[in-house]
Amino acid sequence: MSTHQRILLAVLGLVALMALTVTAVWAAPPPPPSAAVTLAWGTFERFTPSATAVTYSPSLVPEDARISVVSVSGPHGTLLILAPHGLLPNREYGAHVHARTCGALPSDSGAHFQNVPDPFQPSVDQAYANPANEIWLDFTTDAAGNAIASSTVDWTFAGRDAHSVVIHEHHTHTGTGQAGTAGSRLACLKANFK
Ligand SMILES: [Cu+2]
Repeated sequence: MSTHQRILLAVLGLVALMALTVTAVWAAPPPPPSAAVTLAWGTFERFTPSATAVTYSPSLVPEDARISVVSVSGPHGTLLILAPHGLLPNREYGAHVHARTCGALPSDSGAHFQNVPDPFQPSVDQAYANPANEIWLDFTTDAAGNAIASSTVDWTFAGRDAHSVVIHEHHTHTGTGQAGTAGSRLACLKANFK
């Protein structure tokens, strides 16, 4: 079985597990909480309006590398899994959910999605720019350029704007005045999180 197949199996297994959990909670009376699943995937390419996965830096996120993301929200929060495939080997990347969708420019994806919005933007305050208030999906690729990253938070998107996953130049900083930053935006995957 290839690494990609194993990652897909792992993702499907986790989705099934979450679905069972959600179903179990649904069976309990009342009130029925809402649940939502988002799936998005794409093969990186240069920007076109119809591109699902855009690379702005093909030397670091090659064209024809692939990426998948799944998000499952239930009454207790949200689980996300990100599975990039075919990036540079043995390399650290940062990744976050951003508010806006991918565009021609790396900046088009806007700010990080924040459960509790920082009144001061761009947000570099650790009180807001942290992995409990944002979705951080940093990863380190293996020798084949593959990785799997996950994030769990105790809240849901609940119809708010969260429309992309952005791949960054390096892992995410946590220090004062630079929290949440991770260097250049290398690539972007469109995903309308529910
Ligand atoms: Cu980001």
